Amino acid sequence: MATKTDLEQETVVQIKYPKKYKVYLLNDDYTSMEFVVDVLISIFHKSSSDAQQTMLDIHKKNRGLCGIYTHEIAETKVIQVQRKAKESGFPLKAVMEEE
Ligand code: TYC
Repeated sequence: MATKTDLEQETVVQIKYPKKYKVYLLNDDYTSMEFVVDVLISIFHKSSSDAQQTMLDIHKKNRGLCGIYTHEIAETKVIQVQRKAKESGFPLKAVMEEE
């Protein structure tokens, strides 16, 4: 690149991508499988077969990835799960983790 004179200015463009957050559902012994499938469909917009598979994964491995979002959306998903679970009397929990 050519050498800059004193009068020339250099513009540095720095693009900062927003951090992404993984949202997981945690397994427990009390929440019904049907309820978890319903949460995965209604809150995480999964297809019925995908929701079924994810629920079984969580049941076997203790937690499962439901989606990756910006901070605000991930936080909203966690709150929506908390609210829906409370309304239905289940202890289901979602957690978020920086990617
Ligand atoms: N382990 C629960 C049961 O046997 C089902 C379950 C799956 C609960 C996934 C929570 O995130 C969960 N009824």
